[in-house]
Amino acid sequence: MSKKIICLFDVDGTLTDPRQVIKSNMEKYLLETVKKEFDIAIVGGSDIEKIKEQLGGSNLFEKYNYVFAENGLVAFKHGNPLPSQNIQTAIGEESLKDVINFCLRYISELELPFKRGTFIEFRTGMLNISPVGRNCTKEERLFFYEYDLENQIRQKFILALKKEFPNLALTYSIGGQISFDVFPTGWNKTYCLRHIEGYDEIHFFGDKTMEGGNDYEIYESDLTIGHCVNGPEDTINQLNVLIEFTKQKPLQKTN
Ligand code: M1P
Repeated sequence: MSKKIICLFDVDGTLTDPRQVIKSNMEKYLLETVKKEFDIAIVGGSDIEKIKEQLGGSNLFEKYNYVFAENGLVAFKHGNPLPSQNIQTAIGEESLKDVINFCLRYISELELPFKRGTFIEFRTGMLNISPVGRNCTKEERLFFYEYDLENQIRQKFILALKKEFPNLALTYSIGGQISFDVFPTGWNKTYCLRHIEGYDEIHFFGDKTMEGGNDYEIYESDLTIGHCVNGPEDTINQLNVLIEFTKQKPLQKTN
């Protein structure tokens, strides 16, 4: 009997360009080719509204068997919400306030070529911190990304947070271009795996699989078979290989 497989995809850099809408060839390929062979699911670091913008609005839930936003802290199976937890209960209001105040002070003293708005996005299971501000345009986003590569703005910010709060069990994770996520340790993308049941294999596809990236833990997890991709086209190539491989008949033993 053939194995029951589910393919679980990161969003930015795996199914789409960072924070962009999925291209029609990718969506067609997923829905018409991959879905014939395997179940499909997504796990993003972003909140559910951003994932809907990128992957197809309200009928998102018809396309994917599972949809996991915020690493799975916000989770849906066939469109039905699954149990969730929030960051304020996990770390406590006082500690959370201290972290937010520290970030606001740090950002206010940070010298950057420009700043925009929405520096802290408060989500269900995480804070998303953007030194430049989430309201920047696509061009400004790309500029900041290059500037950050040269100047390590986010890395230095994370080091300052770790130094200030050595006793808080928080993880700092860079998943995109202009921000980083802060969440209780353990609430990385492996969180979503507790919701997936009934498969022989879970194949995870992600681009930020190096240590410190937000796909690292789930890519390395014993519960998944990890595929490291370098963009949407590579995701398609690696899926083609997986489809071919699963179609091959098991080798016959010869005497
Ligand atoms: O999905 C990866 C990341 O996407 C966004 O990052 P950025 O805006 O910095 O490119 C955010 O939604 C972030 O939370 C998420 O991890």
